[in-house]
Amino acid sequence: MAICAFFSNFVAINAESIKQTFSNTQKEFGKFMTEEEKILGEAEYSAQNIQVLEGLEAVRKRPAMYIGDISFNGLHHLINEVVDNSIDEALAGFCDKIEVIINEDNSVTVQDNGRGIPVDMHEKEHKSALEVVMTVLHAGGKFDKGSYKVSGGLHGVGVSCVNALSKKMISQVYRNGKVYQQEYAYGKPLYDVKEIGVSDKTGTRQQFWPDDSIFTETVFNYDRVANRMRELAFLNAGITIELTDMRKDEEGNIRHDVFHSVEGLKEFVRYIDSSRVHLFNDVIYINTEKQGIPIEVAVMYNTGFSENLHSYVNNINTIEGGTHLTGFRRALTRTLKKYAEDNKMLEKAKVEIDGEDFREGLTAVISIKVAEPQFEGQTKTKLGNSEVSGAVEQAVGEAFSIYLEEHPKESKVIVDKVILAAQARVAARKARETVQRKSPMSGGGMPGKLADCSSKDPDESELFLVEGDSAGGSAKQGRNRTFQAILPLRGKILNVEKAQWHKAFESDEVNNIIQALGIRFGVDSEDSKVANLDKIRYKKVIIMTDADVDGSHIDTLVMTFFYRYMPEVIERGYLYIATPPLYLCTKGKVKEYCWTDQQRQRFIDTYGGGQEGAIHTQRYKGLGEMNPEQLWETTMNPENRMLKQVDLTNATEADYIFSMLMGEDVGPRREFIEKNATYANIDA
Ligand code: 0RA
Repeated sequence: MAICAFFSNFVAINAESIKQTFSNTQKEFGKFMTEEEKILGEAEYSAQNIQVLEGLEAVRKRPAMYIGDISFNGLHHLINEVVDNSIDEALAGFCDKIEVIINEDNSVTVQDNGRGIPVDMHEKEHKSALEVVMTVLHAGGKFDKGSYKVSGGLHGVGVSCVNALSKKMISQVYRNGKVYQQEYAYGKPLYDVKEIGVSDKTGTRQQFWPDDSIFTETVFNYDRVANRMRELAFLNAGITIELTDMRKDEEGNIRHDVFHSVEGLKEFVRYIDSSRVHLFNDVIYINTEKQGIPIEVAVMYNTGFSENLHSYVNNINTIEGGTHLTGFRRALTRTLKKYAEDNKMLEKAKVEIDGEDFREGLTAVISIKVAEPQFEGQTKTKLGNSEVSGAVEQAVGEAFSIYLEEHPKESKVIVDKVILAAQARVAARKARETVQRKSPMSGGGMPGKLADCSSKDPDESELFLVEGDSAGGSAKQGRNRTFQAILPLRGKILNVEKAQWHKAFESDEVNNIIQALGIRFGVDSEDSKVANLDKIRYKKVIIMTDADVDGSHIDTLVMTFFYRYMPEVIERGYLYIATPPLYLCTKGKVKEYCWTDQQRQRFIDTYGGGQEGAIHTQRYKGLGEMNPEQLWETTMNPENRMLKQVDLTNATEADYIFSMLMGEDVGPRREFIEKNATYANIDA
């Protein structure tokens, strides 16, 4: 069994949202794409487009407005929403344990040991407070507990949204020595809150069954939930989050994890960076408060070449950055520069040092709590509060200069690394300029291997990155020339996880991709590593490789390249992976392409059983085994094909996984492979 068997699942981890697209027949793939458009269409509705509807009907009418979408991500958002309420109770200081159970019937239970949602009569509404919380939109916010509520982005829509989108929900409150309960169907109470028993415990227990008439995907993914629970445990030291999956796997086992962090971000940064080689073992750690803003920061330096900043505001991953990151960067540059200058360490460097040089090989997690966060940006994950940058800059600046003064050995190692980074940056610029000068591509020309499409409209244009020249040839013949361009890749592209930037820019394959896409680096930004997408020529970039372990490896190399060099391509949802079929099943005149073993089995069951049926199936191992028409029909034609969209739902986990898979350390990689191998059966 080859070592790379895990890669297809790896895609699934970073692109979970598309896992559900494995529908049953080819026809359904087509249907899914329309479904997808429908989902996107809904998500684009802005608040102004929506009339304010009464109560939870609004949520059921336009679910995507409240939870982002109605497929994989939206489904998992339900769990986050319920857990966030318990986290709020923990942040208020009244709860330290949260249990999450994915039940056998695919309902979810969330139980905490907080004070319990109040059940007494709400004066205005003449209803129990519990009923108000569960049935009135945004009622959650009415109880101001004086803490930093987890809200913003898509978060904080309230548990009533979960209720509205569940065919059934049961709330139980342990409080005043009693147990209270109320049940709901589609958000509507089935009876008044009632006492159902006695208990000396306190807390809240919520169980919900997502409404399968609303969600296109209703099966929860353990890893997806686990990643978020792990993240929450790191971000909120001291809380224990227990996760259990009661659905048995093939061996009849259930899964269970307990997430608990004593040292918070200090442990988080060690976890993210566990596969990297460090310049020194220390975590530079800050846990303080400035201008009323709690600030926690953990920093590690490694021998790698990328900058990995992970930032959170009120437990929300601010993927687009914002004022807290600005403050952090400024403090880092200022203090390191001053330290190096004061100690006359830069003189021998012979290059100008730039801000970005201070961040090469840096992994940092920043978590702050803001009472009234303003979230901006395309995905509402960019912090806008202007008062924050100064506070973070001051906190980080003070702590960093103390660290540097007290650790001269480590400080020298950091400064030496900074100088190397500056020299590499200059070399990278030269390499880029040389490439542009010597190649026939300068002046807007395109790489010779690119078969471009005729459209010049990026919105409709697609670039296929195809494994190998021969499959590239088939794709060139099979494609729709109007909007589909083909760029063949020769073999495995450079593993950028292990290469300096200038090495990447010296690689032909890398340059071809950058050139074909029309991406420019260091334009409109002080940072030469920031990709500028203004002139991007295709808004779909589709990686198309063989359905085998090597193909998956190439997928991963290309994804790593995009993730490290132009994450915005992924953030904007432009990166996809094509999925060629695994089998062509034929019986007489009936022909069916199959993408999974289950589909193939179904074909065999339908058209002739047992051993004999398996004799009528042809296993495709390579794109090259299909002729151009077949390739078009199954893998490229937007009507039939199934694309997996690569997304960055959890950028921190992606960083951890990319560095583990592509880095130096063999142990964790092997473990991951063994856990996630998917090609084991078909390539054996
Ligand atoms: C407001 C007031 C109080 C508790 C809560 C909210 C609460 C809400 C949730 C949601 C999930 N778990 C929760 N635990 C507590 C109690 C106020 C008091 O007892 O004085």
